[in-house]
Amino acid sequence: MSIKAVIFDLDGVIVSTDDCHYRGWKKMADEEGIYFDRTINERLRGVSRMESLNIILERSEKEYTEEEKTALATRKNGYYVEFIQALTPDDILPGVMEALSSLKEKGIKIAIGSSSKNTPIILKQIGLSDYFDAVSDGNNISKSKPDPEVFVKAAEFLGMQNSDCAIVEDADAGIEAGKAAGMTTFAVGSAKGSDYKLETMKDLLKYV
Ligand code: B16
Ligand code: MG
Repeated sequence: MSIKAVIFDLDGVIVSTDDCHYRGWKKMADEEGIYFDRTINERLRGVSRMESLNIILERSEKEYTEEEKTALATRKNGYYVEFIQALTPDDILPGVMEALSSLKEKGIKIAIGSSSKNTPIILKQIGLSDYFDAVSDGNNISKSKPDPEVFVKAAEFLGMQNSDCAIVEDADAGIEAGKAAGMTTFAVGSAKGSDYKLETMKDLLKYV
């Protein structure tokens, strides 16, 4: 394998923000009287904010206008942003810093490829704002995963060919996006369909 760059998903790969997303959506859903649980939350992994809302609204009896939907998503994001203020470098997932610094030592470029518009806040909270060679996130894309745009942009920012890049993902939608971009795909957690599965982040070093 000749991988020259690794693009990391953020939520669920570098840091676990799942619970903050869950609590934000849950608070909004409870206020609206919409049923929402952790099983439904699993379907929101890697999916954009508005698409996540549409999944939650499958359980709503009320029809919301586009304007009302935007207000609901904004309200949830307010709660979420409040919750992620509590993140610190201690919330970086196990093995991540070791893997990232080894890749740097080997001269492999590292980037973020996240659907989240809150990527800059999260990276700041965990002390990694200036650590990556490139950051591609929800703020520079028009199509969310499983569309490959976020990863293609990351490769572009790095000045790399897609085929030189690998991605690390925790979501099925992210693996699909990486494949569509023509990149090598590594899965953590329960993400399906990848080229390789990583038991721990350090396993990445066996391949790259
Ligand atoms: P935001 P990732 C994704 O991040 C999350 O997994 C997903 O649950 C969330 O809806 C999406 O970001 C958008 O996040 O509301 O902060 O813009 O896994 O692609 O890093
Ligand atoms: Mg993720």
